[in-house]
Amino acid sequence: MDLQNIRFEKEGAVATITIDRPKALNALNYDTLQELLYCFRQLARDRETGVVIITGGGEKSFVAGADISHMVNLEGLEGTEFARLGHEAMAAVESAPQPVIAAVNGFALGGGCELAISCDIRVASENAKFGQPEVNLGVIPGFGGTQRLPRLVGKGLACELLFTGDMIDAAEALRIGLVNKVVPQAELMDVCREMAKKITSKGPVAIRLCKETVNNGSQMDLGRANHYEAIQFGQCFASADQKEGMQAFLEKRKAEFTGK
Ligand code: DAK
Repeated sequence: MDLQNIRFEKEGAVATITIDRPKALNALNYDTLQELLYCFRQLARDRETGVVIITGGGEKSFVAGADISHMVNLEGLEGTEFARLGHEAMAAVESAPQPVIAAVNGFALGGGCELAISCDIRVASENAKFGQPEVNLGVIPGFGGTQRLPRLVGKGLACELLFTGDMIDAAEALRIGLVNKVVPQAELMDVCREMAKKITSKGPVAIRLCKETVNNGSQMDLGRANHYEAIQFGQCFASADQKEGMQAFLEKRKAEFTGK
């Protein structure tokens, strides 16, 4: 696929996806969502990439939402189709075999906030702003915001954001647990790359199983989830990474993982 709205770059085991429509503050139109989905379909089969970073093009915005100029004239079923595509793209991010870090470099509104919360980890720059302003437009969030946001920050805080449409700054997002950390804008990508590098230095099999276990387990009750964790833990012992990791510890050397 010829990518027009997204930059997809790889450096070693780290892939960076930049939503790159800065003139529209990186708003997600139909084509951009298709391209995002395409990238994550490639990544689902990509064993070389250990971590993905998603960020926004330009200085001002991560993603300012679904593209209002695209949505304004949608009729009933087209709206459903658009929401389905958005859901599919967010689910592809969430279920990617690699950990995904959102480098939130500005506005993360509506579909942009939903994209950030589909990622595993969020690092925000000091100028970042978050919100679900859909009610200002007469709609509700359409890419999973009513579901993922309460699970992340709790129902009360999520409802306040969803019902008021208010924007919050990065410091408030940190306080309510919407982001993992806040850093100066100039340091954002370096901090995310350092975090990505640290993750890629660990056992790749363990990282993949860990993400899968957190995501699938969060849909289960605690008893089933712990049972599932035990099965996933057992899977690690079928890997060369487990043998190498434990052997290296006993031999007091650094593990050399192969991801097998
Ligand atoms: N869509 C399209 N264009 C956008 C945009 C967006 N979400 N956000 C900004 N832009 C465009 C502006 O129109 C402007 O374009 P030009 O006029 O230059 O051509 C350019 O980006 C720069 O924006 P501003 O001039 O407004 O910049 P400011 O710094 O003054 O303000 C702002 C920045 C982020 C506060 C403001 O642009 C703003 O409020 N933007 C809208 C934010 C927003 O409401 N986001 C949520 C979008 S709704 C569903 C499916 C999906 C969804 C819901 C339902 N179903 C089908 C059920 C999802 C909905 C959303 O995400």
